[in-house]
Amino acid sequence: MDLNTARMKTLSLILAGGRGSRLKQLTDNRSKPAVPIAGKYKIIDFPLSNCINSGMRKIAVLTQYRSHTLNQHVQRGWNFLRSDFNEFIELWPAQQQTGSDWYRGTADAVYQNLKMINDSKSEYVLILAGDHVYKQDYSIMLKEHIESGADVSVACIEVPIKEADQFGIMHVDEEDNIIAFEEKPSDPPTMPGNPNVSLASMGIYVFNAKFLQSHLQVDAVSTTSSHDFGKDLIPYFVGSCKIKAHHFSRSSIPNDNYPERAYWRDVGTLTAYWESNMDLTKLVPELDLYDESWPIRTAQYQRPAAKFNYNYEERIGTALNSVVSAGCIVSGSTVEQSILFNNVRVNSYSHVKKSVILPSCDIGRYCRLDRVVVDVDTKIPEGIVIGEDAELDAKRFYRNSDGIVLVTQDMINALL
Ligand code: ADQ
Ligand code: ADP
Repeated sequence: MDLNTARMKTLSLILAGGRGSRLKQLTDNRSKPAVPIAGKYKIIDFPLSNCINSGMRKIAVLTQYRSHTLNQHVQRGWNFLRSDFNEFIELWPAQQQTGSDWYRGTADAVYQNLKMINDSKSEYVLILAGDHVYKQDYSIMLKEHIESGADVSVACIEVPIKEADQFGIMHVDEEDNIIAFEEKPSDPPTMPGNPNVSLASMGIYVFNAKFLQSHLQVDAVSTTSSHDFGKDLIPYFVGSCKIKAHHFSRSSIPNDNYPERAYWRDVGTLTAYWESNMDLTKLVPELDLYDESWPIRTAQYQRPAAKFNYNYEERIGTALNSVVSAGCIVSGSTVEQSILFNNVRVNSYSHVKKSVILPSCDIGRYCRLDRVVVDVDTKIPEGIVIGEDAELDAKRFYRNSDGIVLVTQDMINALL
C-alpha cells in the first residue's frame, strides 16, 4: 500500500478528555487540551495541526471533562474539512454508548467508540494525546509502522531521568522491538550505556485497526483493568505481540536552529506550562512557530493589531523580548520577557516580567508582576504586587515550590 492510501485508511483519535489536575486552577473550568498556550493557541491546536499537515484528515476528538470551551474551539476553528472528500474533524463526546459508564480510561474512551471506528472502515488507528506541544509528521510514523509489520507502534523520546517517573518507560532491542514497559515507575530504568536518560512513551500509538478492536473488547470486560493504554494494554502487549518503538527524532519537524533537538513538551505542571510559554520569548525559541512549512492553526477571531503607547516624559510604554498577541494594548507600562495572549491590557506604570498573561486580562495601574501566570479574563486591581513576597503570594494566590504564582479572578475576588 502506498503512503497516500495508508493515510486515507487511517483514523486519528485525539484523546482530549483528561483534566490535567496538576495545572491547578487553570483546569478548573476547562480540560487540559483547551488550556491556552503560546499567545494565540490552545494546546489541542498542536495535535490537530500535526494531523492536517501530515495528511491525516479523518480526525475524531474524544472529549469528556468540562469540554465546553474545547468543543467551541474545535467547532469554530476546525470545521473546514470537506466531508464530500471523506475528510472530517468530529467531536466524539462521552455518551455512554456501551453501558452506563462515562469513559473509564483512555482505552475505554476508544472502546466506547468502536462502532464509529468500524464504520470509518479504517485499517490503521492513530491515537494521540490532546495535551502535548510539539510538531510531528505522523505519516513517517505510520510508514515505519506498516513497513515493520508491527501490530502496534509507540512513539518514544529520551527524557532526563529526573522526569522519567511521569511517563511510561520502555526498553527496546536493536530492532526497536519493545521488550519491557512500565507505566510511571517510581524507580525508572535508564537506557543502556546512558545512566542519565530513560526512553519514554509519548502516549502516541499506531494500531492495526482489527488488532486494536479485538484487544479493546477483551480489556473492556476485564475486572482488573483500569482500561488505560499506558497502565494496562501497552504493558500487556510486551511479549505477547509485535510492539515496536518509533523514535520521535525520525518524524519530528526539524528546527534549523536546533538540528540536534526534537521539541516535545507535556505541559503537565504549572512550572512546565510557564516554562514552555517562556521558551517562546527567547531570542531563538526551540519551538519555531514562524515556520510556514508546518503551520500551527487555531480558531481565528477578528481582532485589531497590538498597540503600544509610549510615555515620552517617563520613558515607559514598551514590550521587550516578549510575545504580544492581537488585540493587546500596552500603555505607559513595561512588559519584559513575557507573553501576552489576545486582548490583554497593561495599564500605565505597571511592570510585567517573566509572566504569562492569558486572553482578555486587564492589569491595572502601578502593578508589578514577576513569574506570574494570570488566568483568562482576570482583572488585576491597581497597585497589586505579585512575585516579590513569597509568603504573601502563597496566602493570596496559588504559589508552587518553584515560585511560579497562578492568579485567577476568583482569587482576586476573595481579596476584594
Ligand atoms: P498520561 O499523560 O498520564 O500518560 P493520561 O492522563 O491518561 O496519560 O492522558 C493521556 C491523554 O488522554 C490526555 O490527552 C488526556 O486528556 C486524555 N484522557 C485521559 N483520560 C481520558 C478519558 N477518560 N477520556 C478521553 N480522554 C482522556 C500517557 C501514557 C504514558 C506516556 C504519557 C506521555 O500512559 O505511558 O508516557 O502519556 O505524556
Ligand atoms: P489477570 O491476568 O490479572 O486476571 P486480565 O486477564 O484482565 O487480569 O489481564 C491483566 C491486564 O491485561 C488487564 O489490565 C487487561 O487490560 C490486559 N489484557 C488482558 N487481556 C488482554 C487482551 N487480549 N488485550 C489487551 N489487554 C489485555
